[in-house]
Amino acid sequence: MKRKLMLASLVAALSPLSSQAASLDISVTNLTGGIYFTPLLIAAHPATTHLFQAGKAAGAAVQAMAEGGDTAALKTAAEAAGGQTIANPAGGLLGPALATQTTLTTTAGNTRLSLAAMMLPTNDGFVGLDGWEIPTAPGTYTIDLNAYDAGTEANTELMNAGAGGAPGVPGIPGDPSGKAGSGGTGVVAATPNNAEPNVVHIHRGALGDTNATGGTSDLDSRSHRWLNPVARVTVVVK
Ligand SMILES: [Ca+2]
Ligand SMILES: [Ca+2]
Repeated sequence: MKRKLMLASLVAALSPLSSQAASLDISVTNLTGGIYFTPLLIAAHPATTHLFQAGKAAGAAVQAMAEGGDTAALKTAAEAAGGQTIANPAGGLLGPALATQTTLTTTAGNTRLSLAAMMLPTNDGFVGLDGWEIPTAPGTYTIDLNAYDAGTEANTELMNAGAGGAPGVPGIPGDPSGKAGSGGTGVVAATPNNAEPNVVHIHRGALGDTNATGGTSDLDSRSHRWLNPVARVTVVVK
């Protein structure tokens, strides 16, 4: 009997079920030089669900996150699907070259990790991780994240402080760096939003200009441009 039990536990140790719980230390680093992340939403969830998907149209929850930094609807949806969430681990904005840490003990079945947060200043740009499979083997894992465009708002690169954060209202709601200008004519027309695919896609980046009171963009190409990847996630599976 004892031998049977030992064999059973040995088999369990050698072939961990992918649905098992996991204890995770999660760190997120903003790799950009001049972009801020709004409060992050991190979710562990079943393989069948997503916060967002590249190539798919953004729903209202993704739009609210990408245009205004509001993750409430995404959080509600993830939890309704059985997921676990951590909202705002940094306690506010995550500035350039800064990192934040959190921990998460997943329950069985929540085998995927996702993350989303708006990038400021952008029209509808966000940093995202979609459904990364949480490894069952203990270790330290690193994932570099791209910036996505929700495809819901034209990338005018025009500031509309405060008001621009409402879904469907054109304009960038804020620039925490304080380096944005004004008086731009718009890199693209606000409507119709036909200069980009109206699905989630890799963001083209900020173009900006060097004219603080005119030009096409309110963004400053000397500080607001970025290249992918824009963030690094380190996950320690214990
Ligand atoms: Ca866009
Ligand atoms: Ca300008």
